[in-house]
Order: sequence, then structure tokens, then C-alpha cells
Amino acid sequence: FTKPARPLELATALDEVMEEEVFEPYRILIVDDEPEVAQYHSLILEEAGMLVHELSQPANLLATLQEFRPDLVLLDVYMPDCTGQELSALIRQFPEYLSLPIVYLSSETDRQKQFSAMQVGVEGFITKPVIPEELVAAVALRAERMRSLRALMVRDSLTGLYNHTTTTELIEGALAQAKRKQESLAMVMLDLDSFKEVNDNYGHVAGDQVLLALSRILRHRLRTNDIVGRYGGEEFAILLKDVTPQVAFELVDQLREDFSKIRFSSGQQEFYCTFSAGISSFPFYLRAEELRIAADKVLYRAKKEGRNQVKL
Ligand code: GH3
Ligand code: MG
Ligand code: MG
Ligand code: MG
Repeated sequence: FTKPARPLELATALDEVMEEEVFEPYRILIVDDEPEVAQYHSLILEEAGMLVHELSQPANLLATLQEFRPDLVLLDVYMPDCTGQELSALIRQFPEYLSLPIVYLSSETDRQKQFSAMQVGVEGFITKPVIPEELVAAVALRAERMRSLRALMVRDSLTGLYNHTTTTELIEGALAQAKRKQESLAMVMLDLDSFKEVNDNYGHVAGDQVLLALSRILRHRLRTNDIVGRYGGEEFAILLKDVTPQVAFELVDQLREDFSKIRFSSGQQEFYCTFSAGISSFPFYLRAEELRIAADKVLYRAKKEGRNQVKL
């Protein structure tokens, strides 16, 4: 048999979308009591394309970490008010900063002192004066590792979409923003139809392929600003920003129709798969939990009335 061209082309186009990642510059925080020293290091890193924030007042460290969200902290060891060790120990008290790379940047050349300074969970020691290439390489390597680790923590491993926890957090944030900007929002709860049967009839691997195809089409079609998460096993939560419920409906219904045309195969067998979706909206509902419950209720109605449909 010959397969129609469309699903294949679609699959390839979707693979390309998955490959392309937007590169965000590494965010580096430099803590040094001497602004000229910080500026010099900052310049080297900025020239390598990184985004640098300089901090000369260690007292503001925690607030700065929260606001700037660095991928790595470059820490001076000797400062008038406190030592680098004390600051590292402080940072490591917070679970969310346990894996944040901290690297000392100091003129201390005494090995023993370097070693004891690193006892508080610090990743490395770069001695001043720095060799620019070495500084860039040491920082880039660790910042990249931090990025990968973060990606693992926020995303679902099968689909690459946001996981349940991240989705919930992002939706809360988007809702707060919509309130400030007085914009509308639509929340979509989407669930694959009779997915247990898909697994039973075609196997778990084929089921995973369906999940992947759906997540790809969602990522491909929605705006980068929208939030798409794998909320549960075969359940997805989507938040569409600045749209009316009607526009959201049309968009999701088109997605439903296109997805239902994707042909899947398992061995010699071929099959199609559909989803149902329920939509709720802000400002009709004001809280994230209310939005989710409302969308869930509408989804339930879509299921009861025959599946493969989107309801408002
Ligand atoms: P409905 O149309 O009412 O939603 O029926 P359903 O069969 O989709 O719903 P049900 O909740 O009974 O079954 C969901 C199935 O999704 C069962 C579970 O094995 C499957 N599933 C959940 N996560 C995964 C996964 O990661 N991979 C695969 N292959 N299947 C999964
Ligand atoms: Mg100093
Ligand atoms: Mg289902
Ligand atoms: Mg379900």
C-alpha cells in the first residue's frame, strides 16, 4: 500500500519545529565589592554573548537571585561585610538554589584556602587575574549544565511539554498578568478519546507515538506565548493569551480536525485518533482553579456527547 503524502509531510515539518530551540543568553551574576573588577569580568562575559548583572552589595543577594534568576553566580571571596563562603552557605540554604552553580573568582592562590572555601558546595575556583578565554569557557560549561538541569525539572520527558507542576505555575502567572493588563484568556483542557483502547489495540509504543504527535502539533500551531502542558497521562492543559472564547474555540476545533486526520501505524495496522476539549475563559472565571474546574466540566460534556469535539 502507499501512504498519502500529507501525514508524512506533516510529521517531518513537526520534527523540524522540535529541533529549533530559541537560544537565550546565559545569565551570570557577579558578586564583587569592587565595581571596577566586576565590570572588567562583566565585559569579558558580555562579549561572549552572556547577560551579566553586577552586585557590589552582598546584602541584596537573595533579592537579586530571585529577580535576575542567574544560571551561575561568580563570587568574590574577600569582601568587607562578609566572605564568599558565608554567601555560598546562605545560597545553599534554599532548596531552589541547591543546584545553582557558584564559582569563586579570587586572587587567593593558596591551595588549602581555595579548598576550604569550596567546602560549602561551590563548583569551582578561578584565580584572578583571569585569562578571558578560560573565564568564558568555565562559565559557559557550567551555565549550560544548569540550563539542561532546569529543562529536565520543568518538562515532561516523553513530550518535552511543560509538566504538571510547571503548567500550573505558569497558568497562575499568566492569569495574574492578564488581570494587570486587563486582557482575556482561554483555558483548554484536552483529553485523548478512548486512549485506553488505543493502547490495548495497538500497544503502548503506538500510544506514545500518538502522545508525541499531539504534543508536536500543539507546539507547532500555538503561539510561543501560549502555555502548553502535559497535565496528566493523556490529558493536556493549554492557556491561550489575549483571545476571546470564540477565537479559542475556532483554533482548537481546527486543531481537532487536523489531528483526527493524522494516520498512525503499528506494524501492519493503521489507525486514527481523536481528542475532546473543553474551554473556559477569563474574566468569566477569575481564579486558576475555577478556570480548570470549569474547563474540565465542559470537557466531560464533550465526552458524554460523543467525543471528537470541542465545547465552550
Ligand atoms: P476517554 O475517551 O473517556 O478519555 O477514555 P480513555 O480511554 O482515554 O480514558 P481512560 O482514563 O480510561 O484511559 C486513559 C489511558 O491513557 C489509560 C492509560 O494507560 C493511558 N496513558 C496514560 N499515560 C500514557 C502514556 O504515557 N503512554 C501511553 N501509551 N498511554 C498512556
Ligand atoms: Mg574583594
Ligand atoms: Mg482519554
Ligand atoms: Mg483522561
